[in-house]
Amino acid sequence: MTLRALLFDVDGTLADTERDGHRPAFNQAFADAGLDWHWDIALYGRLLAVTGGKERMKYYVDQFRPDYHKPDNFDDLVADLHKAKTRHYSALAARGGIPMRPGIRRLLSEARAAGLRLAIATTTTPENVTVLLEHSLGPGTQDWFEVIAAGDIVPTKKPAPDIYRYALAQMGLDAAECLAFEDSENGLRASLGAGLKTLITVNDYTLDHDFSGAAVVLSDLGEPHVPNRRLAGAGLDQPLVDVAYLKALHQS
Ligand code: XBP
Ligand code: MG
Repeated sequence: MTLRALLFDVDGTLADTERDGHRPAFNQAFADAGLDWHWDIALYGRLLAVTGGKERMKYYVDQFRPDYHKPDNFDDLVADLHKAKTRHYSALAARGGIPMRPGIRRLLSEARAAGLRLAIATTTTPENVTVLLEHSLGPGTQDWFEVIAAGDIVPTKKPAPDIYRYALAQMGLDAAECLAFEDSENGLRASLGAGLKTLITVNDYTLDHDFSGAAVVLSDLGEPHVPNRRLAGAGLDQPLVDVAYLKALHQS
């Protein structure tokens, strides 16, 4: 089977968005609303067990704030907090404050030149993706992606496979013709559930996740003078991920 397309997660995979992007944006939204909620770096790592910002806030209240009395309009409050959080996150991303991870720009450019089709499959809000791409990858780069499947476009978020199935259906491709790129266990469960061979690049929050089933687990994609490290999986030892590497991984 020929490799035709690459499907990318965003948060943690294209960029390290969580610790210094989404987390402070949530905290600013909580402070704006006069709530005494504050998510430090360690707590946020535990909250990442749940994907989706609105879902994460509800999980926090249920699991960590037994003292908090939910108002009748709690769902509306969460929706409003999430809108404020998205504004704060977008403002940060629009300042170029969230750089792409090593090798991302290089690999995306090489893949385009080689005729591979590109898509995004993420649980985050669509606006977060477009602002991040525009300001960290470059103007017009959202057009590099044939499909940007994001947020509430499917009712059930990762680890459910729905967002990947949606992207594949939009592209008219079979999972066997594609590779997925993920950074987390929830993301991997989603991509594997959709039948996609998956390459993992870890980050500080996901180092200890269970990546069984991944084709390969790497520190990052690598750059010519900054080699990556292979942590588990396929024995394709090469200091950086390029299109030839991906084709070999897809065949393996
Ligand atoms: C990403 C997420 C998102 C972001 C917040 O997971 O879990 O929830 O943290 O995004 P993945 P929103 O990388 O597996 O797609 O606040 O916009 O929901
Ligand atoms: Mg992710």
